[in-house]
Amino acid sequence: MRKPIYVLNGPNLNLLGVREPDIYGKDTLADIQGLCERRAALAGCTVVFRQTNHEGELITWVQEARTEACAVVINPAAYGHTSIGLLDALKALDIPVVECHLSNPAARESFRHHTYVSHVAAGLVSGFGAKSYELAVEAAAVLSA
Ligand code: CA2
Repeated sequence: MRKPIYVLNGPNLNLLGVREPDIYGKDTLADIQGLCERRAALAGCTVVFRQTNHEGELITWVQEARTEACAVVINPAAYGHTSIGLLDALKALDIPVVECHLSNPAARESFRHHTYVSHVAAGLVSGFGAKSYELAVEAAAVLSA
């Protein structure tokens, strides 16, 4: 049986739908999980969907994905801009990684223009709100087929 796509979410994304809807949209993370599950099912896949506010936990999940996932979709949130530890964990994967952002960080403050995750990602989907996740899951399903 095909392994799941891990959809991993970094810090503060649990606040989606509660604050800053002008930047991040009105969908909650639970809404986005539903969208990912539906999109994965259309591609004959499943997802494991998780969020954490802890860098080490995110790294542990990436390590787990080495053996348990067929691909990783990751919205690293702020850790994308700061975490070399996360980059090192992603580098150890030999499955596709798709970076995903709700907003378009390249069009925002300069400190958001660089992400370490981009160094290892097969591709990046950003700027389409919750739709970014659906497109990223679709890409991960194709890349891991
Ligand atoms: O656009 C994205 O998906 C980001 O990864 C979101 C991160 C930000 O640091 C990245 O530059 C771009 C921030 C996530 C915080 O999410 C919140 C949601 C609602 C209220 C407050 C924060």
